[in-house]
Amino acid sequence: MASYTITHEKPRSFFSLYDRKAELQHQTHYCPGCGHGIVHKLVARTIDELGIQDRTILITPVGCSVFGYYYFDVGNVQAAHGRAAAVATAVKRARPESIVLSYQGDGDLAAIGSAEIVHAANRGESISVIFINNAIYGMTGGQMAPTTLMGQKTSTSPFGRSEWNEGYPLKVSELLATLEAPVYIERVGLGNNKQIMQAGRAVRRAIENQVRGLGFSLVEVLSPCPTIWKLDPVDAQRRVQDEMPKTFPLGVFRDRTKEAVARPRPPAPPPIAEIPRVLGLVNGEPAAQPGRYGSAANADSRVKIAGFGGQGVLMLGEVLVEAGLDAGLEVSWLPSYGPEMRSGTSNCHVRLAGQPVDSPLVSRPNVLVAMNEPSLRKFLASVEPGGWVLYNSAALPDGCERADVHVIVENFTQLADELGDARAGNMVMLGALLEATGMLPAQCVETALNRLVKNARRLEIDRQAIERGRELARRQTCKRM
Ligand SMILES: Cc1ncc(C[n+]2csc(CCOP(=O)(O)OP(=O)(O)O)c2C)c(N)n1
Ligand code: SF4
Repeated sequence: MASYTITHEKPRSFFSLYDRKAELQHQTHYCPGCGHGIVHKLVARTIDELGIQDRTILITPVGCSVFGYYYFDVGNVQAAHGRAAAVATAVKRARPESIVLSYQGDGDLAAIGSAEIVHAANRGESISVIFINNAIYGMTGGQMAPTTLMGQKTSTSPFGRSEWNEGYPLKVSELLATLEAPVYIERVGLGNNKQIMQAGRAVRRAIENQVRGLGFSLVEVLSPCPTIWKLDPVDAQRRVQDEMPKTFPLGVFRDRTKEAVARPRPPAPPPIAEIPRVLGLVNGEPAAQPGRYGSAANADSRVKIAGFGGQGVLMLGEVLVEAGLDAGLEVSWLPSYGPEMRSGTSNCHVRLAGQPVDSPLVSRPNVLVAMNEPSLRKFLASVEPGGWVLYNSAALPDGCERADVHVIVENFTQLADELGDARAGNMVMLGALLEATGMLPAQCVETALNRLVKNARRLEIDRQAIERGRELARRQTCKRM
């Protein structure tokens, strides 16, 4: 009679020690009877068997899934709630040789992350998704998930899920199987040992597909959450076995593993130095070098431009950053505007710096371009002492006094109107700003303007407007507030 030995050992792709509070190292974060632990084991065993520990990157989003990072001794990226499939896409594209596993709960994948998973599947990303469907939000204490069963009571469906109030349970596997691109989609359960064995095979196939270079694979695992279901572990497992499959039938919903061809590797990205050209940010003109003017290396212009939509707030910012790029500066441009189609507020944060820009947000500007009174009132206090304020009106409004900043007050819109187009008020302000601060070389501004303004007549007016602003700033002795 043949004799053999069965060895029960922890998969190598688990950490040997769960590095948490000393007195709790003998147990995991998961509740007794939770399905996450079982699926972790199935995934870890597959990683061992396929010999891919060194190139596996686990994406753990928010939910009880996140604890995966305590246990798997593989690469890990922790994603914001719902964003795992998008993060997995980026990781896989950046490192095509890696094996990327997106491990997500149903709140994460089917609610907040429903768009991400649909589009990742539709693009056929070469990732393996392990989707834990426990029909509830576990980590946050039992709110309804899209997968909550009909009639199931949760803290946000206290009368039981009804088709009229909460709609029907979302069948993710069936939904994704309507798409062309996915290679493999299967739903399995953890309701008994036989089901767990099948779950293990499905997990292995999903990961193996990626090792073979095939596209999108997903395994949906019906999983118990005894704590939140308020059932003991045995009854919770029975519910997975007997009740959940009535709504979520087990089985294979897509299998193109045999006919699928290996997905081509993404093309290598261009060298960083080439990116401005690829993006069309420079049209072959040689970029000016830092130091060609003033103190480019120490430049740190933090500009807040604010007004109404239609006043050219964002365009003014664009000219500044385009010219800044030509001047060899680090730049950022961050628009922020209201939801209105017309005449809402419109702000633009611009940074022009000699050093890499840490944040595109300008909360302490050293230049404020206020195109209307509400903007001046809102942002004046935030301007740094010694900074510049350009205000578009004949006079400062009451209550806007600051003795520690430079100010140019002028009806810029009217000056532009005299030139033939009131819309060029933003360019008159730009001219005044450039002349007053010396922030950018004139040549770079001219080049940027040529690039941005395609209409010849408009370009001519903008040029005149900038010159008008420069004259004004040269003549005006900058008053102090
Ligand atoms: C953007 C965002 N919204 C909400 C939350 C709160 N939150 C944390 S876990 C969670 C639910 C997770 O449920 P599920 O994905 O089903 O995972 P489970 O805990 O059941 O495994 C929510 C809503 C959050 N952390 N971030
Ligand atoms: S709350 Fe539910 S999903 Fe979270 S660890 Fe406990 S049993 Fe598992």
